Amino acid sequence: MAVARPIRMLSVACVVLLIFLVFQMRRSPSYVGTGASPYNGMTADPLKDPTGEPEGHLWRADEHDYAPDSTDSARTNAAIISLVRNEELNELIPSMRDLERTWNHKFNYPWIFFNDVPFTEEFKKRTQAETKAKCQYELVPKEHWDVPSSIDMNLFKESAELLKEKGLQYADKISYHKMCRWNSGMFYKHPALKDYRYYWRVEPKVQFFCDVDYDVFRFMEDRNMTYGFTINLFDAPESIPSLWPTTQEFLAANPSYLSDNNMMEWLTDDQLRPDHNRDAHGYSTCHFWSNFEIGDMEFFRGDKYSAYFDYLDHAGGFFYERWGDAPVHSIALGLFEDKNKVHWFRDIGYRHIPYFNCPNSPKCSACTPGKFYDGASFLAKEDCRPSYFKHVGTH
Ligand SMILES: Nc1nc2c(ncn2[C@@H]2O[C@H](COP(=O)(O)OP(=O)(O)OP(=O)(O)O)[C@@H](O)[C@H]2O)c(=O)[nH]1
Ligand SMILES: [Mg+2]
Repeated sequence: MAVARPIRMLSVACVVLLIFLVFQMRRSPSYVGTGASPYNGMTADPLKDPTGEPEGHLWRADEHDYAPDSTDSARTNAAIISLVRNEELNELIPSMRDLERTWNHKFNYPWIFFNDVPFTEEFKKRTQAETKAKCQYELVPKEHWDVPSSIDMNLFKESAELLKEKGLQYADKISYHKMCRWNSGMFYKHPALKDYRYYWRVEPKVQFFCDVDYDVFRFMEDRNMTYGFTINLFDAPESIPSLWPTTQEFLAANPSYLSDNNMMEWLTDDQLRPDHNRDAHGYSTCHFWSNFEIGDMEFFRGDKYSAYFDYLDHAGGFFYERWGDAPVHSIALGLFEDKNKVHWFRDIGYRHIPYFNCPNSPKCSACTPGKFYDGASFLAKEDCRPSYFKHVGTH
């Protein structure tokens, strides 16, 4: 029986479409967040595997003295820090409550709050009421917060307009630029942190989901770790077009700063999102999402990072572009530090809207193991963990 020509054409088109779809599914980049096909030799998101505590000796609250007022406690030289505005008090309280419930009520590390204006009495009263540990309230020195005199404010305004037209969030908000610069190169210089070594950064509106029953600061110290993260993410290339070229200039002038065991392949990956690498001029834009950080301030106070930050600061990109502390910290760690000194805290369940780090563990509740994002499905492609796991590892 003869088949009409339009039907034949339609059938051929359907077969071609089917072949195309099968091909696309087979070759699709396997983002962890989509739960798609295997990547880098792994068959699934590691967060879906049962997650326990890190191996080796851990300091526990029932074996050592972690009483809040003890003068001879087992606490090491560390504090929980938070840059926060008075207006964010109601959003900070649940973050504090989560971290106290899951971890700090056992260890009683001090909280140190920072602000560019004085904290209100209400802020002090309500935050101290959330913890048995000591709270401290600190003003950021003007010289750490103000726009440096080298910055041309007319040029800032013009650049901010252009970035805003490109849809870059917060581009024209000067306080956002100041905040990013402070978190990049100032926080560890604050006099209140002078005698501290390790910090855990906390922001308003974040959540913690898992009981952590060991002293994470002692963990960092015992294993000689520099930095710990939970989420690994892509950045908006429009915010950092000249960050990588500027970094390359710095590196060319200081070749000895490059660690023998660096993370260059992760920093320069062009497979997962080639367009990001292209638009950021050679940088993958992958970074440790720095609203969560557990780190050793000695790294930031050291010669390499200090010289790097000063170089970036003079280049002006904290204002003429919108360089964030996350890519700046991440690039520095990726270049100057040994990759084995960076730790993925896979066991710390964490959320900063819209992304999660949610392990599969009986110690966790109120998050879905392996779920990476909440909201529109396009967020899945912001996950940089496949590249990190491939080039650096899952440690
Ligand atoms: N004191 C003070 N804190 C600030 C200022 N700007 C930002 N922060 C704090 O810096 C941290 C990061 O700021 P956010 O506005 O959350 O920036 P973000 O995480 O990139 O943006 P979101 O995705 O909107 O949360 C938060 O802890 C804020 O409370 C400021 O001008 N003054
Ligand atoms: Mg935030």
